[in-house]
Amino acid sequence: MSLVADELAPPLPPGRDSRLETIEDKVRHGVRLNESDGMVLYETPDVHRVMALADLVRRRLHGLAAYYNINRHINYSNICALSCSFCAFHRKKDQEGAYEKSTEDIVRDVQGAAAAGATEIHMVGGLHPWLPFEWYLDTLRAMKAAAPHIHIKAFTAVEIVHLQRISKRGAQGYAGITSVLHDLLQAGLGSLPGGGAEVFDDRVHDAAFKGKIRGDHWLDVHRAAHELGLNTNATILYGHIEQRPERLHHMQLLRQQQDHTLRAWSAAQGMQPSSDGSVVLTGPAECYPNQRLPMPGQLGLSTGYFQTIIPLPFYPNASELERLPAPTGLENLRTLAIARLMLDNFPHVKAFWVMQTLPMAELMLNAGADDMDGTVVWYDITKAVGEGNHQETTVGDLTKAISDAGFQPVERDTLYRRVMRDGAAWRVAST
Ligand code: V47
Repeated sequence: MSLVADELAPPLPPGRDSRLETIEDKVRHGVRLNESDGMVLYETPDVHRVMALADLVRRRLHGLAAYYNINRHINYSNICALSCSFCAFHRKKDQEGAYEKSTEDIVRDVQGAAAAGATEIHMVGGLHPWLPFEWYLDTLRAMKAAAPHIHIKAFTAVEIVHLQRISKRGAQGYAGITSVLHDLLQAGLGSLPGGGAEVFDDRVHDAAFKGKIRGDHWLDVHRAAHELGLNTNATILYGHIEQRPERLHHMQLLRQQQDHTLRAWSAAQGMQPSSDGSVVLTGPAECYPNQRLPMPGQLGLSTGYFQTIIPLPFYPNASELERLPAPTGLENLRTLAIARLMLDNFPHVKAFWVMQTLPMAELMLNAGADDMDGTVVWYDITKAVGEGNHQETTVGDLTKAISDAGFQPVERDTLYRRVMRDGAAWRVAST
């Protein structure tokens, strides 16, 4: 497998931990890392070298580009049938702080976002006990009518399963999921966000989010979305009661599913098939037409795919697991770098600035991340200590952070196409 120009992959200084030599060799030659390699990356004291290796991969894929978008997060309701112990967002109906936005409220938010030039709405909420399925369809249609060009990325896999249960469509299981996704797509859904994945492990599931769907179910929802041509994202929520091997196993399951999704496409591109069926993305020259994977339906890619992995550090404050310490900055850097190295078939790694903080997200651009999410504006799910839900940053702050980190800011849409902008007016570049 050929690699791109060496200036994007400079030699790393010799490290103290000799186990990293073998791993570096694999990384340079586009050979997949296994879970034991992942444990070495977690255990080595040489975290700087782990970050440098992730940086090598990130530069090989994206050169100096670092992405951001102009978006608006909408959390339509925090009323939730579940009470996951890691979550401080959920409320019961009569509990203080419970809220529910109406379709009209949401449309107003969308209009405000469109006027500010947003290209994306990211909308998720709790598993609302009484809103009917029609409400979700009507709301999507109303959002689309208010701002036809805005991409709606909405509903985590857990919400999709909830919608399948309340839709009373008859179809169960995978067919039911596909049918609900199909209806949402018709109503204006553009992609699925990566939330609700937590950690794909039954022990962790039963201890921290028992009422939620298990990992296999989450993966099924994303597979169904991909088969309908929707792109999706994935997350890992780490730093609570899970162990590092469980994080690595989570990454391995995501990677395995992405292999299945990309296999036919990579064969159509003439990429050398690996004996184990893995598809490793090594650079724009080989498999990134126009520096990104093509859109579903183009260039031999018949399905949607996972675009981005977003490592989410656990926020203990105000949750039932408040006694636990939050992961340290170094653990956050290391986990993001390891996600870049293990998820070799995911095009993008996002340092979500709201949860990582902007200064850390800037640092992460040099440790595997190529994306920071966007202007956000309102975000309810986690809050930095002492802050409310107004968590906004400006394009100026995002582009400054990117430039200060030594990269070139690129405004993208939800599907990672470059955006050409004139004030609030925008269009997708035609490359
Ligand atoms: O699904 C909830 C997590 C997620 C806590 O797809 C918590 O582009 C940490 O998924 N500490 C929502 N995490 C956020 C999310 C996301 C964010 C940005 C971009 C994208 C994308 C997705 O936050 C939830 C849950 O996994 N979460 N509570 C907590 N206490």
